[in-house]
Amino acid sequence: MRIDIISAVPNLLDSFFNHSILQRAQEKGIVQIVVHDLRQYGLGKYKQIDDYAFGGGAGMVLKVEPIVNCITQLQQARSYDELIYLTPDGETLNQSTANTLSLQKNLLLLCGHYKGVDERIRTHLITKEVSIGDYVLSGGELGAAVLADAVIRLIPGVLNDETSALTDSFQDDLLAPPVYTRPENYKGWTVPEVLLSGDHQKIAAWRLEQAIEKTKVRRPDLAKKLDLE
Ligand code: 6GU
Repeated sequence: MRIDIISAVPNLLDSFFNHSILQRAQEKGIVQIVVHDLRQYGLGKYKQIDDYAFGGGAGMVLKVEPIVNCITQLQQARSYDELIYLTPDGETLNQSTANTLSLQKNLLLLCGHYKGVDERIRTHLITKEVSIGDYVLSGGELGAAVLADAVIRLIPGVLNDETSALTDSFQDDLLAPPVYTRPENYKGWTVPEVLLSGDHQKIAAWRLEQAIEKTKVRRPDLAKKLDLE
């Protein structure tokens, strides 16, 4: 998979993608992440990328031309399965969207900034609009990072233990059960007996029961969807 990200503050993204699991996924050649500085496509001597909003009001708007020029150049090299705009008024990201996107080949992510982008970009170029939750961030970069992380970890070969993405919270619409590691007893804080029993069937049953219980208590909306009583 290849993910191109267009941003007015590309430095924000560098450190995120150059560590840990995402760095390894790139080194293994499973995913290629390329961040593009919108400023390089800016207009005139000052490389202008934003301007005042028609009709007045506070806040700058990202201009059409730099974004079109950047996207057009990228599209000359490959075609994109989705052109995603990160914005608080997009469709809220969930595991199902991440699963779907993880099957794609080329994704292009556009990060908004200031008051957002000129609406004509959204009307004519963007194929999908994604939000990461009901709160407002200063720009789409964190949204792009969150989306890319959620998607990349689902691609086969990215996680060492392939089953670990399958047992994540939300992958089956249940929250994940609790996990424990050594020591068995830390100053009187003990580990549930069943996990030490070696009885894999009993352990699986316990984990499912814990996952169901946690989902009912913390996420009644998910519990209802699954018809948990
Ligand atoms: Cl993707 N961008 C911005 N600016 N704010 C957000 C968001 C994205 N998702 C939630 N709030």
